[in-house]
Amino acid sequence: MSSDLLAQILQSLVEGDPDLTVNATRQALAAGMEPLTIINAGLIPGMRIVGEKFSCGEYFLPNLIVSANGMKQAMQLLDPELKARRQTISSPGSVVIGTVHGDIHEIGKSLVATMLSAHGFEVHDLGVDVPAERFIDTVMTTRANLLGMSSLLTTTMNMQKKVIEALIGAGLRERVKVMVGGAPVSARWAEEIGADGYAEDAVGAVDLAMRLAAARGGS
Ligand code: B1M
Repeated sequence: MSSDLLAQILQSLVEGDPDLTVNATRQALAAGMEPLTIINAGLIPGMRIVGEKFSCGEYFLPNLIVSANGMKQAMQLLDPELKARRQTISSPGSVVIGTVHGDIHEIGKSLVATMLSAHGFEVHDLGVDVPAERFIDTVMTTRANLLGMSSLLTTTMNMQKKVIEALIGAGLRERVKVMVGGAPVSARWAEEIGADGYAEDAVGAVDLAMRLAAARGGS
């Protein structure tokens, strides 16, 4: 019974059926399954398969968005249960993420945030149009070891550079790895502004964050 529900959760993510993901998660909780088991044996392996299918070209962006949405909704059910049990997911790292000042494009940044969260990162999503000071303050208060910035406009890309400069000014650059992304951003741009890495898409962002967090020695 329990393994059937876990299989259903995994399969519903792979097949992009968020309602089924949520229903099966609800049933698994009602059946007394531990939230961490649901996450580690159902949701995370399901999202991993979706990520692999996306990477090899079998799945496209809409698949990723639908599955990530299912994962996000299931996590909304599980979060209070985890808190009630004082359980935490062993986290590869803590990330502050947002779309830079002047830019209100949200979808890609939110997808990256959801995928990071699906892979166990503690994510502090600041939303869109985020001023440099807010990135810096949140890195300071959360003691995050990763900072992610999204920019979709050629006119706002330069804000990524300004945030890195502010990070240096605040004496935080040594302890925080910086990753950047967004349609006009490239690996070359990341190098030019002194970021630690660039990812083309949400799956690449998870890989990059894992590598950067490992280099930083976790959260
Ligand atoms: Co705007 N827009 N838009 N827009 N918009 C673009 C970006 C544009 C390319 C369209 C075009 O002209 N062809 C163009 C930018 C041109 C340029 O600068 N080179 C543009 C423009 C000009 C504008 C306005 C200026 C239009 C105007 O008002 N005249 C205006 C700007 C407003 C502002 O921000 N101040 C504007 C407004 C809007 C809407 C509000 C209408 C809407 C956003 C709604 C929302 O987000 N809630 C919108 C949309 C939807 C788009 C397009 C059509 C789609 C963007 C999107 O969501 N893509 C876009 C055209 C396009 O990109 N084809 C366009 C899907 C999303 C999943 O992909 O965001 O690229 P993306 O994210 C990917 C990767 O980039 C990467 O992973 C994600 C997932 O795979 N990634 C990261 C993203 N962030 C990352 C961070 C990382 C790592 C990877 O690490 C931290």
